[in-house]
Amino acid sequence: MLFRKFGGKNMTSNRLSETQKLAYKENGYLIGLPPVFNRSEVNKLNEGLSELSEFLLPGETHFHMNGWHSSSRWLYDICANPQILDYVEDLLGPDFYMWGTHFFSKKPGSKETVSWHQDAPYWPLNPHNSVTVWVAFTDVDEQNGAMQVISGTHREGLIKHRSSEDSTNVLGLELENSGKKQQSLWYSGPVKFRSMTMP
Ligand SMILES: O=C(O)CCC(=O)C(=O)O
Repeated sequence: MLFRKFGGKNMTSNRLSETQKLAYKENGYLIGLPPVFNRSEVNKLNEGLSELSEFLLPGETHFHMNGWHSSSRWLYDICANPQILDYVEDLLGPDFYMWGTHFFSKKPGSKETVSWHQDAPYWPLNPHNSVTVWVAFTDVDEQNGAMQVISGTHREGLIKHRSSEDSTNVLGLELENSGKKQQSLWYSGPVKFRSMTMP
């Protein structure tokens, strides 16, 4: 679906500053934005997720909720949140297409891991001019599954991936050489934006 935004008299929205846009360009990700959802909206997000989970088949997990925005109005509306769209517009320009959604749910004590990866090898897009919006449904920190990024790697283009033999990895691929790179950790703020070629 194509999003085209219409202004409204009473709509207030934060926009990205030039400094934030430059930081995104330089680092490949953006964090530290004001919350998009307040506490009671976050509670509603979790209620909605719980209702949507009832459509999972036996044996399936939240990870199988892939692309469900095309059949769930609730999920579609999260993606079409005006504040999120404004941030994406500030990074991509006014015409963009939202084509994918995916849930990564980290249950307490779970052994599941998400390997170092770029999104680009998974996505049928060319050119790789895309933004991932990562929305946390709970507070996140180092202990409960915050995301990590390797700053600046989006400027290296597509990095070589190999099949992952790690049975705890929920993804099929992993970066061939992530170990040597400097890692940085995300653990603040519920919504983050990331370039498609950023691990
Ligand atoms: O939330 C996560 O741990 C993984 C998310 C992810 O892999 C992604 O946004 O590409």
